[in-house]
Amino acid sequence: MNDDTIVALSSGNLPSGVAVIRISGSACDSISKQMLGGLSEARVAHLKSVKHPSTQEELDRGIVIAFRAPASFTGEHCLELQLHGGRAVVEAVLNAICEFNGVRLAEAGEFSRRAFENGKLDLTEIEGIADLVASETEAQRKQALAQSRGDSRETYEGWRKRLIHMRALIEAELDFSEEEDIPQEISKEGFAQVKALKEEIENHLNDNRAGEIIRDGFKIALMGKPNAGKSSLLNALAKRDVAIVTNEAGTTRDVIDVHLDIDGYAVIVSDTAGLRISDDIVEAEGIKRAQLKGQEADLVIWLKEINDDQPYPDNGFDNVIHVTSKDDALSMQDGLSISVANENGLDSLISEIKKQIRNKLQNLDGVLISRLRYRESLVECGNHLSFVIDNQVSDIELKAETLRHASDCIGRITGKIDVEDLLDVIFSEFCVGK
Ligand SMILES: Nc1nc2c(ncn2[C@@H]2O[C@H](COP(=O)(O)OP(=O)(O)OP(=O)(O)O)[C@@H](O)[C@H]2O)c(=O)[nH]1
Ligand SMILES: [Mg+2]
Repeated sequence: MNDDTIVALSSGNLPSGVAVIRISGSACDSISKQMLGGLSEARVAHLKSVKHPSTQEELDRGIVIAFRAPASFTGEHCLELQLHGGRAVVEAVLNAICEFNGVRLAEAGEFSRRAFENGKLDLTEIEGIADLVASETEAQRKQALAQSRGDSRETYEGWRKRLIHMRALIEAELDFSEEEDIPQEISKEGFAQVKALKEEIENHLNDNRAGEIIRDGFKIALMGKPNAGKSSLLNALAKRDVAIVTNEAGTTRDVIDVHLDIDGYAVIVSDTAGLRISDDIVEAEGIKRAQLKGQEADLVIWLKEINDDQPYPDNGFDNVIHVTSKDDALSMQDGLSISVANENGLDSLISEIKKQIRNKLQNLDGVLISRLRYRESLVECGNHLSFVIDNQVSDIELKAETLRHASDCIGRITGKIDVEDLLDVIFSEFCVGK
């Protein structure tokens, strides 16, 4: 832990109506004395003249709020200055603050890191805040808000505590091995609890990856032969001219992603190269990438021109819907058909997409797994628990030790144990001022 006081602009791009500068650390007292004329009361908004510490020149006037450790976001003394959001205002105030001894500009995520290190928030709450700041759709906002206020922490910490208790029950057998009956009963209860928790964790994992999809976006790949009209459909869905459309087969090579908000869910639609055998190196690479996109997608929309008589191929993708394209004359096709030229059938296609999203993401209650990091730790935890309840293994000491590994897996999610190696990665995702 370092003693530096950190400062940053925590609000967005300048110029803006209001700019919020945040300061955290022990220098807050001298800053408030020398620049703000002192702040009598914590957590109360004061209208103040913000002055340069040595010249006492007025730099701006604004609302300032002081927080006293540990009752602040970081757990340290903090100041928040709400200034006029002019570039020169912010620069003058930041420069003045950095003149104090031991004060420097904050690194990305450093306020949150201090909040974590001072035990104000656990890692899931901090990652929830990062997601809330990054949220673009209603579903993302709701999920991130729940996580930032501790819903995931409660679930995971609850499990960790139960695991520690179960270990105590099972270890009872080791401690009292000479005595009869009672310890065996206790450890039997321990194993029953392990089995029950293992089922809970399995149910939690069996979630269609809904939490991750809400956070990262529902992925749709537009696929089909060259010239099927994929790029035209992408442009129609995006309502702007994103991808090049020509009547030449093999126009698209790179994957082109468009982010949409459908029904409050983040959706990423990817336009891909038309699939065919090609000797062209660039096109062949595009086709390889197209196939990868299809494999990763939550939904493949396979387009086939109305005058293409060949049957739909079986590409082995998990979830495919077939759509007839260029149906300009509104022929009565079975299933979905569209004409981008005449804007026919697009509403039905979007309704079908909404249905697919709902099937995957709705009707799931409780805490969802929002990150792969959590999922991996939970899977590992579950594997340890399988070992503990395996009747073929009789070594109780080994089982108790394995239970400790299981609770450590959960502890890595919340940051309760041994996460030094993770922190740099986690906090580097944050923006400066967070
Ligand atoms: N008549 C008609 N033409 C269309 C329609 N949609 C696309 N086209 C035309 O079909 C041609 C190919 O369209 P693209 O959108 O580039 O097809 P693509 O599937 O992206 O093709 P590649 O990128 O080469 O794989 C263009 O000339 C489009 O104008 C449609 O609904 N009706
Ligand atoms: Mg194309």
